[in-house]
Amino acid sequence: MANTMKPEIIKVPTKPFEGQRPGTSGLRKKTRVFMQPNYLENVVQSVFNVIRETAGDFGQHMLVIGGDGRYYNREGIKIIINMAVANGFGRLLVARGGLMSTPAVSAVIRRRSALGGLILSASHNAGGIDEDFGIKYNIHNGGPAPESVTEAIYEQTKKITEYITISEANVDIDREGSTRIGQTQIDVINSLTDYCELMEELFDFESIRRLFASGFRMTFDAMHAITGPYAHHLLEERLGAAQGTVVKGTPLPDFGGHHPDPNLVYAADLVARLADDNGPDFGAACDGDGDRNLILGRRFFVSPGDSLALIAEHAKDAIPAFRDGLAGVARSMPTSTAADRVAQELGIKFYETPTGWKFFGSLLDAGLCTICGEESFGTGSNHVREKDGVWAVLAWLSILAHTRKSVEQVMREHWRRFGRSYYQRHDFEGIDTDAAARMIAALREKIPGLNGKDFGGSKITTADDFSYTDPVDGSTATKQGIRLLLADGSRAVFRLSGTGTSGATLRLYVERYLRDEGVSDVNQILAPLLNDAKDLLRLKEFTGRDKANVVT
Ligand code: VG1
Ligand code: CO
Repeated sequence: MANTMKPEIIKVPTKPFEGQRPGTSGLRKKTRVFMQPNYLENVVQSVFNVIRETAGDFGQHMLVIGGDGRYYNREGIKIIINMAVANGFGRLLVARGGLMSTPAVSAVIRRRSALGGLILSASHNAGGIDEDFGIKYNIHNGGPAPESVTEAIYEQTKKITEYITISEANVDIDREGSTRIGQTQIDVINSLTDYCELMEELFDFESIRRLFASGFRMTFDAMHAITGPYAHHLLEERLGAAQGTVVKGTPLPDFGGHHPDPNLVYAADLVARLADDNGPDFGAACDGDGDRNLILGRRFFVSPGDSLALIAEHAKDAIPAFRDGLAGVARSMPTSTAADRVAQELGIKFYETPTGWKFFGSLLDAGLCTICGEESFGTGSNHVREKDGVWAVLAWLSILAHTRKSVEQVMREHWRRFGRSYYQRHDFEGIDTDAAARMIAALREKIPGLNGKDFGGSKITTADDFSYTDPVDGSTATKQGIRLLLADGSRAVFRLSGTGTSGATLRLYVERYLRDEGVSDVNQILAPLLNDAKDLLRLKEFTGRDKANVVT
């Protein structure tokens, strides 16, 4: 429906809300906080004010709009459409139904050369009116805005006095097609097309099809979140996996009442299926917005750090997109060092960045690395600028198709070749915010005296608060987690989460490297490190806690 009449721009006076600083990945708050009048609007206008400074006239530009379908998604999408029209964008690409995975938004921004995109998601956090909501801005390269941009947005939110919008744009977001309102063309686009085409360019679908045709069985748990439609289409319709391969494949606003967080605790159902004698050969799950992945074999859990290392090891042989080899591998600091050893063996570059995918963007753009990963079930490559859950599943399927070995076999062969990083992350959720801050401050004070001290059966050789200087743009990020490096190669890392919405979450990461072909018991190997880490932190004293809520 064409409506080229200039829409009436409505100026709405507003006042700043406190605490709109984006965290590790965008701004996340309780849904009810976001539902307050002007709350989301203030953020969106602040984003527009910041990007207009460099982009100039929005009339030349395209904005991608999508979300993970959680409670308040549709309302949020409509608010953004109205404001984007008022702010004069030339074109909006709106995901049909407002539903698009984070990596798919990244793919659309890149393929269509958009100025950027707004993603409504709180990712792996629970959804619903009493749970979490979030928003994040991705830039022209398809990746999360770097800290220079998120900080500028935060500064805007502190001084905003007005936003502009139009009265409800008459757009049916459930139907693909084009509408024009004033100077803005609004295209409601298929949420799968660009992303699925990209996957077909990267992977050898025929090889994966042959794997499924040979009787190979998998279960993909979409956790009632965004990847359901992508997995149904790619796995069952395109790659020939049996109907029923995808479970919990319908996105729900509350994710069925569960945390859409693919780990051993929140994906316990899937873990149980893989433990069954008659279970599938391969299991995978993705999170709320589709950027995380969990990989399971029969009675076998692949730790995310190992998954990154294994994909790096096999990429050149098993995945057509990497036929010419990898430029480099990058991982976040708390992620296990398994990938470092593969990079060394392959003679390629290796990078260690702070937590959060935004730090990989400049390395990928500069062609310094090809594959990236985080311990938090995040794996991805230079095909987009986000971690990508479905991509990781296709990468694993490619490796299994190429080697015709089981998940456990390929992982054990990897450990025989490279040794194994025994690794765990312990999360202590819902800690009192002040107590957590005091605990970390107390630990920080101890750093200078820790060198040479006994710890976890070895000695501390380095204790520091991780800081990182981006080798491409020279920007620096400080206080990115306290780390202890030990003489035997073990590590302990302490940091507070930047994605939670109530109280504080302490993340304690422990790692020990052994050349034992991976046969030891992970709990036993890590116990001395874990105990000393808790003691050093005075965890019990500050928080009253000793046991983690989630161990991954
Ligand atoms: C967590 C993870 C981090 C990840 C981030 C976003 O951050 O540790 O590795 O990048 O979530 O993931 P934090 O600050 O809570 O430790 V997602 O899938 O929620 O966008
Ligand atoms: Co996510």
